[in-house]
Amino acid sequence: MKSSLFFSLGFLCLCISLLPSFSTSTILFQGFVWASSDEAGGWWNHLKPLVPEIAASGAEYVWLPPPSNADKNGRQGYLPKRLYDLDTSSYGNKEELKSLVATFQQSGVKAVSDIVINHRMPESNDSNGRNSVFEGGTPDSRLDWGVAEICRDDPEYQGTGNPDTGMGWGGVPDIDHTSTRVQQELSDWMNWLKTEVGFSGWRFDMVLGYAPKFTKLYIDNTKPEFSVGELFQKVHLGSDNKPLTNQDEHRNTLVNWVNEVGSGVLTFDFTTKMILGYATYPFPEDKIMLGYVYILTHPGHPSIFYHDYFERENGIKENIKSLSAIRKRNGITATSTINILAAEADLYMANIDNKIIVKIGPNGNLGNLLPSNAQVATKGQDYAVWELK
Ligand SMILES: [Ca+2]
Ligand SMILES: [Ca+2]
Repeated sequence: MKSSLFFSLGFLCLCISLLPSFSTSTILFQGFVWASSDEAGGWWNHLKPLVPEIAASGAEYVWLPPPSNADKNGRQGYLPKRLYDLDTSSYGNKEELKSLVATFQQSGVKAVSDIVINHRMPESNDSNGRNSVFEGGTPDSRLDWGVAEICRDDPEYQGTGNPDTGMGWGGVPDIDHTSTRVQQELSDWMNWLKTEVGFSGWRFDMVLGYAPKFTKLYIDNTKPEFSVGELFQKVHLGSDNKPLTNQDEHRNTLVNWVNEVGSGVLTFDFTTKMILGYATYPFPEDKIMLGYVYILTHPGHPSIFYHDYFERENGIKENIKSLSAIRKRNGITATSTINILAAEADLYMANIDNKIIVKIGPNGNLGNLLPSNAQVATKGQDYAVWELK
């Protein structure tokens, strides 16, 4: 996806899940930023010495950017071309990627690959002058597609496949996921990413681009340990152009998608992210830590963003580590119970699982909200977390 959207999902995401198999305290680490494709020496090489610090964040999974050869106008990998070619990515070559993934595994962190399959960039024109000849990146014909694999309602490319089952992406052919060849060859490629590179899971890009049953099909065919879909939709606004107080419809879209896909899939909780961040979008720099206090103490699957962890000052990294440790020590999961004790403009306070109490906001007058058995576990500017002993 393009950069503005990409950054919007960088920080302060929780993930929504509905299945108990994921009700552990899974933490995802987004291991790149939009500019990572410009890193001198390659991003895979850059990340490798940072693996121990990423593991120390408490993350079980690290999300890496699309690893394949991509169009030169999309260095970040979101306009993929030769999917099997991992040697000509902006992030580095195949051996460097394999070495990085193995290093993560040795540190107890599993790698999640970004899967961009709504659309794909052709290699050249066919004999009729249509920009529709795809090259898979191997000497054989795997993923060497043509107009038959392009949706017919993408007239720019004169596709002859079935109509798109989801949204289209401009300037690049939308792939026809009803095609059994597309289904089989993409599944084979993803299984190759597992066996050849060592990936354990998927982050599906732009899942509104095709019907939920196809995400289900790719998950069922490849059996990832972890999968999350990027279901981006704008926050719902009222007539005053401000976000509606009730965002249930926005959230229900996410929940319905998770229900339709099933198979243990998660989705980024854009509803919560936007409610947290909309009033002063982008998320206020000086409140980033408070955002992490919220997501790392609450039900869900918190996501830690590389930029926040490594590129900010004021000890955010150490504070994140403390919060992750508290989360794990107290067994906070995706299905933990939350009891909101205060929700005022200057004070938010909640009890999670009767194990911890979190307070966010400048108001230090807690009255009788704090029980006598609460012991401070960590605190910082405008926040504190207590454990109930
Ligand atoms: Ca080929
Ligand atoms: Ca599409």
